[in-house]
Amino acid sequence: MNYKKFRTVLFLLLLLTLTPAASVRAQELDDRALLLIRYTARTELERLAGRLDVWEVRPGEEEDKGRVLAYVSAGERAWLRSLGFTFETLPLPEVGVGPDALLDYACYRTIDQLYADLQVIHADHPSITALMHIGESYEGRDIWVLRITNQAIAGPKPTLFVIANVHGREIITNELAMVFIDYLTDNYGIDPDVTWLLDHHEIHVSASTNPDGHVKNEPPGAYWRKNTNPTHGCSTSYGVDLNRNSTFGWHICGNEYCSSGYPCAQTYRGPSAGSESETQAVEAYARSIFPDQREDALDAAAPLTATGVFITLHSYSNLVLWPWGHTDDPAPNAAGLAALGCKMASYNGYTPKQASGLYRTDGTTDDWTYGALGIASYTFEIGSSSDYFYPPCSRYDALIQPNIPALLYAAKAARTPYLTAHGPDARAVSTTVDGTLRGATVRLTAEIDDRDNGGDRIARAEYYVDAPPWAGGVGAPMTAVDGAFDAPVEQVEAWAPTAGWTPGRHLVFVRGQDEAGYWGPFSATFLTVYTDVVATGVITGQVSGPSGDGLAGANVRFESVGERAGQRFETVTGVDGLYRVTVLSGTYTGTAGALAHYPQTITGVVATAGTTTTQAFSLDGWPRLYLPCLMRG
Ligand code: 0X9
Ligand code: ZN
Repeated sequence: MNYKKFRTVLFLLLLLTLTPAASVRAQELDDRALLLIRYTARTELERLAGRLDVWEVRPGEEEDKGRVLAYVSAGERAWLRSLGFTFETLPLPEVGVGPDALLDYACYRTIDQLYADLQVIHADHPSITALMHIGESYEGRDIWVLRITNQAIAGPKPTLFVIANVHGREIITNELAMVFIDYLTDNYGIDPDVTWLLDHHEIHVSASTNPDGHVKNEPPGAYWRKNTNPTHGCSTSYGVDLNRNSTFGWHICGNEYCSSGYPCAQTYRGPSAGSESETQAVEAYARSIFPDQREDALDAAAPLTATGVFITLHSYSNLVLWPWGHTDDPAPNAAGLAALGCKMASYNGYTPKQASGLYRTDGTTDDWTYGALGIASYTFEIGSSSDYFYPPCSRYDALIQPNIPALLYAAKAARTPYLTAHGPDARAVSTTVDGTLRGATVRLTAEIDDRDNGGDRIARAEYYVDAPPWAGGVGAPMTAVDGAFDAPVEQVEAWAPTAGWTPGRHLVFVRGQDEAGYWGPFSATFLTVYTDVVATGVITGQVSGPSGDGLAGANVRFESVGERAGQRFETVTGVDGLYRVTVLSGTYTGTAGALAHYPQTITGVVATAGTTTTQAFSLDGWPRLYLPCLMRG
């Protein structure tokens, strides 16, 4: 056990001796019980979700009929009976309070540990991270955002804002936020996509947005969802549901639906819009990092070129949800919202849908970021049915890892999410060699895939070196390996000349466009060019014509084969038909071509470090007087 784990266990043991067991805690919460409640109409589902602590909706075979899993107080059970709802009681999922199970939660950080880890991450990566203090919780705990971007490159930059733990008990979300932060900070300068993302984009992560609520679940067992503000008229299950307190469309559904006016209800919306300090902190910070790109009228669309992505991490149900939550009407930007939502769901494997399709809610954070600012906004619900709120550590990686590529995609699409998500992915961008001698021409390959972006045919692909288009770069075309752009998935290639590149490592960016005109996001690879390579050899010789005379201005090309394939070294003969080219040691296929001559290809030309290889070409005359196309590729 490392020190960190040891500390965690010690801390949890201490807590355990100081706090009552989970079952005792549960009783404090108004004698709660876990119920499976039948609903037989959509309005009944809406009623239940507006008032109760709904954990899960289990739709039945028939439309608008099914069951709701909810954690319900004695008073709420009376309310259910008075309305004629039928239900059965289920046992609460087992929560680790014994010594064995306790170990099983060692992967979960307390808020104190999480904040300490954020400080360490910031100290370890000062040039790409900043800790932003965005406000305080009801109990006065700090709320932090870690901003991750290469500070040496000035903004404004496209922005992804991820918040976790709006609901106290959804503790896997904090861990996802931390694993995402670790992934970004650990891979900067190592992974090409993370590197350009942090150079050219900003990623902001609030790993706990309801720290007081989190502390109530340390150790797991209390099922505390809301914040801990007891001043609104409830003494037992007090607090405000921070996912019902936002200032866009707060209480818009009226008294019975979407949120509750009862201060003890788990969906209590608070006495007024944005009444809670946690809500205020998130809204003020979001306003400071995103431009306002949408009029407030419900039917006003943000422009298709709107920038920014917002994701709030919740648990559970394996869902990717987008606005609106308060109405079944589609949001004005529904096409773009759905495109990005479905695309992210293709990475994490979740079910994508408009949020109201689960049940309607008002005052949620994502209805606010979309409604108030026009940002492409999402809720991820992490975990499947049997995971509940405290998944054991054996589920940690399985729950977290599929979300990393989904979040990375969100970061890539953040410049223009409503457009980019319609465009194809660029995958498997690579040069066959990581490094080459300056002057070589290098084969670049990628796969352009539109299957999760509308399934349109690919129309073109291009690559940029070091400077993407927004940094003034100019794209170079790539071609379809099979000769034609005519399918939703295309393998593409290009030969990138490195003459004139500065020595060192370069980023090569690739993107594709579908036939509808949508460009997808970039993916990148590293390519290093060297000028001081010792393992070089020289290939020299003469290119002669049918009469034996040297051919001036003939093109000579050596292309590497075998392990280090994908590099070309090219030169042109002088007046006497002689050429001389410096290449990396290795085996080559040589080709010479000249105007009005047939090209000649010679395989198995071996260049050895420090030596000179002689290779002659003798070309037959070409009767027709037009340029052979050989040297164009
Ligand atoms: O009810 C919520 O706040 C979210 N579910 S959770 O179990 N994490 O509490 C869902 C909010 C998503 N929005 C809508 N369903 N409208
Ligand atoms: Zn939640």
